[in-house]
Amino acid sequence: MALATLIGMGTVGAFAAEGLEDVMKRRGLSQKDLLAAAKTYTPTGGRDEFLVFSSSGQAGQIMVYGIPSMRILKYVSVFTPEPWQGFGFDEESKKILRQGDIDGREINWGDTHHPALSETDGKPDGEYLFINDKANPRVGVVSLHDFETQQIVVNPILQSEHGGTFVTPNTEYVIEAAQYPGVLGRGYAPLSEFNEKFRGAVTYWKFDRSKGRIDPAKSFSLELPPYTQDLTDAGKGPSDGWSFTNSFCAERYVGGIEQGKPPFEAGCSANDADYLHVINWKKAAELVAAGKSVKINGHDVVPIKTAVEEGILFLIAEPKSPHGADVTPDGKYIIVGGKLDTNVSVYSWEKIKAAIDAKQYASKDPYGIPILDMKQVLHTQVQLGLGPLHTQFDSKPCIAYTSLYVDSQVAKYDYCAGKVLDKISVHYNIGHLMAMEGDSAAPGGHYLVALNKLAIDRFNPVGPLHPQNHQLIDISGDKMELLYDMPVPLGEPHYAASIAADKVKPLIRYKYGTDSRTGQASPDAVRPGSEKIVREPGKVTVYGTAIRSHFTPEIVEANEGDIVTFHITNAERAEDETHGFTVSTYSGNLSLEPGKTASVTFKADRPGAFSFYCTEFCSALHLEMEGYLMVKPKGLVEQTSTKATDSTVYTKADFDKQYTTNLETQKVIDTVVKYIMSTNYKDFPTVVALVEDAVDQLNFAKDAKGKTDEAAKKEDWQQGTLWANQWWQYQVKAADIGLRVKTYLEEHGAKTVAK
Ligand code: RUQ
Ligand code: CUA
Repeated sequence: MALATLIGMGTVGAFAAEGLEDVMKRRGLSQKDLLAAAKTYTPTGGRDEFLVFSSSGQAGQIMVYGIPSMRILKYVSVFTPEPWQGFGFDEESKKILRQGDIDGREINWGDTHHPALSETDGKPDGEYLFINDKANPRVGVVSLHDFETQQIVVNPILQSEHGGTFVTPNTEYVIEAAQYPGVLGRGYAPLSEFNEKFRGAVTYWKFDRSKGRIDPAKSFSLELPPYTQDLTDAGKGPSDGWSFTNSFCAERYVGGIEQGKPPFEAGCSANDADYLHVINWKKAAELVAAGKSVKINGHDVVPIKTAVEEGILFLIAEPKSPHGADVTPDGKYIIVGGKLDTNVSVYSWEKIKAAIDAKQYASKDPYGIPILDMKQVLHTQVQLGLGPLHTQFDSKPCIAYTSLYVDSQVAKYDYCAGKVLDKISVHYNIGHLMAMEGDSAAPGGHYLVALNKLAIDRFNPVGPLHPQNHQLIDISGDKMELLYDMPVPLGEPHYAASIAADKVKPLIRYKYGTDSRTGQASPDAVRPGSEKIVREPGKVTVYGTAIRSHFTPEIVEANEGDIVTFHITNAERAEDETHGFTVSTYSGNLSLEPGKTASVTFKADRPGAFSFYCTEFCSALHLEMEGYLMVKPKGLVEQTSTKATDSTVYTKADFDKQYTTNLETQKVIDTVVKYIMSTNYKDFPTVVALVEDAVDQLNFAKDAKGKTDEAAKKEDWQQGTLWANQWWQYQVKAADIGLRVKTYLEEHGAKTVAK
């Protein structure tokens, strides 16, 4: 035996696989850690129970991750360009981003705060997702059929918003409330006229589910006093038809630190109370339909005066600087957290409604809005700790969780009985929190995520800007248990919304030739075989396809100064077979999922030979998925060349060699096909799709074989060898799919069926 082998054998013993206890010892893990790990660890191929859609704050995106694994699955870009998915880098998505321009200015980011899932009967239905932009008052609409942003609407009257997005129980409306007061319509008035000219508002965006779009023409707003409105929630059950928006500067204080005045923070927290706005949105919609609104920037606004006369707007005092306003799953209570109070206030809808019906008002605000007596409509207050902000609900009745910003804790309590049940520390300074479907009419229980504002010492240092910290907490027992810390290097989480994973049923592939941003057939899609290059004066338009592993066409000629457009359709049907497309230095990137058509347009203002290629490693010959855009200099007189363009010359021997290889490859394919056909493969939809794809590839192979044979008949060994090679490429792809199918069938216990 060779010496090396002997040494090798000796080492095997020293590095014998570690046992569980060895690993625990080496990594300093406790039994509790192991239990937590077992509750979150998801083995390969495993799925999560819940999906989370988290805001990414200043990144202008939405992050999708699974629970309990906390594995990030996707970033959905809404207000910010994102090249991987082509968002803002293809013409179709640029149109969506440009819908978000405000007053003619291009805006390419957003400060996303509150995602909301579309609901049916108050429960998330997995169809659509909405999110707001606080910095620029906008709302984005994402389709969960493909997880792409399909619409951005700009608020026509606000210049600042925060209390969005919240949906009504059947997603009739997507609610967006103002934050910093302004002159409605984004106009000017001096700050000395703040009380008279500055206003807040709440906008009700009409959602048209059949189109999957907000309909701005059927949307409206309600004018509100300049109280600096904040979070909002829609009523449900008995409180359906109403919405609740709080405010944190009912003092209407205007700072001016540079003039020696105390700053905003002092003036806005001076009084003991702010106001919860109670709004009958159903009746507001009827008023608009009856023509009782005024138009600002072409948008319907119900004035405060009308709202008061019609009895659709009321105020209730709420403790110092409130933040979250959350309606309980049964719609019977509204829980408000006051940042500078130690209590949460639980308001009773029944009592509010009774006071409204009996017109029992404690007083009126300076705008004539009736104020209900806080004590009269309170159900209870629960003393939780410092800085209560947001509230979520458990699947068990009367159980709520509220984040405590200052204490860095989550409090669990019974809001019916007004009793604290448990508290857990989080790291650090929690903002929102999210329980599974915890803001819906039927919360899912099990888990809660603390969305912390600070991470401080939780992770390896990566410079002064720290990652965010999402902490997973087990809430299934009486005591909350911290399970896992997930660092997120994207942006402030703010709020997140979750849904049982099996409710979301996204597409695997697009219908052939879909413009994913409209959801409609793209007029620019072509089928393989009908690709074309259209030349008009000053313009070259390519209608092409992409399929493993080539683009058609591959060589495109243009003249310096031409406007060049590539419309490319991915002709694949196979799952996850995405191609990319870019032209060197002409900044653009397409992400072409199976069936999708996307486009890039640019001015070919610099002459040169520019390669284009596929930007996704899609196949063994991905690197060969290339082509040239030849931009000819102005005034070029081309010499016709007689030189052959092929650099390698093939002989009959080359041809025969490839031909033999192909026949042998076919034999291998035939055995795999035989195996697949002998099983119950049709019981596995994934396999059926793969088989379809393999059949496609084999048809392409047959076609290439025809061209090979034709060339051979003419004894054209050059063309013959090249086509034989192409035939072989298709065979390799088919074989690759066949093997994937074989593995899948074996792993999923396919049975042999009798013939
Ligand atoms: S915010 S931390 Cu929802 Cu924008 Cu409260
Ligand atoms: Cu297609 Cu790489």
